[in-house]
Amino acid sequence: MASIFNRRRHLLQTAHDELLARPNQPEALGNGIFDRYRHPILTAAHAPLAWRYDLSPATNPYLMERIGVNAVLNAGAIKWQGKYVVVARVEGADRKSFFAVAESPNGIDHFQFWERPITMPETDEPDTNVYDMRLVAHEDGWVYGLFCTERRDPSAPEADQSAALAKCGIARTKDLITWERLADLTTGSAQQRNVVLHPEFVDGQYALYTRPQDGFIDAGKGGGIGFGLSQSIENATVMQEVIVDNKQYHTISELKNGLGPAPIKTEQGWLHLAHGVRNTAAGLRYVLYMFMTDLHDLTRITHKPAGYFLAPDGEERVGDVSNVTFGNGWIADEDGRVFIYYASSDTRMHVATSTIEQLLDYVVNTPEDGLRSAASVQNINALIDRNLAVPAPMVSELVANAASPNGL
Ligand code: M1P
Repeated sequence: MASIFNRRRHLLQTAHDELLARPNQPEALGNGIFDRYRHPILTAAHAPLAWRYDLSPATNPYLMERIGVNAVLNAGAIKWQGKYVVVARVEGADRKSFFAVAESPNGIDHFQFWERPITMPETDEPDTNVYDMRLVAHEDGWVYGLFCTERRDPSAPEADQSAALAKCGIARTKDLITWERLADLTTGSAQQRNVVLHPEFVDGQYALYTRPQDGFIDAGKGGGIGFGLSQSIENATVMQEVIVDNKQYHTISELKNGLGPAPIKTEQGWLHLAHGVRNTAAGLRYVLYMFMTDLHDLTRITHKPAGYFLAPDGEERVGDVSNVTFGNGWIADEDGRVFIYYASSDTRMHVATSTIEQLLDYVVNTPEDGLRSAASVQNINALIDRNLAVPAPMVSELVANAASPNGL
């Protein structure tokens, strides 16, 4: 028996160590807007062995997995004491999600979970499930985590065990270890998910992006990315939601949408990452898109590229909830690099890298959605016309430039 335990212990530890040490490489070529990477940055297999196995040969001679981890997804992100830190949604085999901090020295590989998951305090109304934290270092000095708290709908008949109520849970911390739980957000909407705290005060108040919706899955007559103010964060209340970006017929967000992480401030405006959802014969399809809002009027969109910024690709298309990309964390580094953390198919976490300069170029110079096929063809024709006016470079020039240190 001891030999079974020892052999498994050795193999498990070796495989885990190798996974955590695996270097990540950018994929070749890309689209010039961002780089994808070869490997996911976090998967269920990254969960520490001590969370899953009883490591004592006396009580677990077969070294069985005692507590299963199903997926690691939808992580908030923050640069923290020089490290690239994500607060991931870890989902157990029991379908309960919880939060756990993982850090990396460079933002793209060697992500490792801290010793324990976050012990999130509950309110008087215990959460059945918590997920999808947006992390924000607010100018009031706290780091906030806003997340979805889900409980069974008390009005549902006994026979219906899937009806749920989604609300926004709010907690704050100074060290990412100990969290103070505040009251859940109160709004005028039946359900709320994808609520994000703006990092600055607006008119002396806390500003929140919301996603009002009628049902747990269906936005109903609600939907769109909303915006509202609250005088207090301890008892946050948003009674008036202005819709900043609505769902729209025959677009990537015709069913619903929701903001991802808190926006990044640039000289030209606030950069936003969001997800858009459409329905298909194969189920819902979640893609990421971007837009920019005015520096002073946060409810005014100044630029919005047509279509998606990042959609599920290759293996990303398959998982627990296939055909989904979901991003609720990004880090804007001091040197202008941006690390975009996204999950694929509700199963695993990835990173894509870009820069503020590239993202601004993308948001400002990508044509907007003309909302008709004819308008899309017009955009392509306009691009072809401009390209016809560009003198074609000699192949020898291209080869010479590609060999230079600046040839990207
Ligand atoms: O399954 C895809 C996503 O579905 C929900 O997103 P939304 O609130 O926009 O519908 C969330 O449950 C999210 O966690 C999940 O990734």
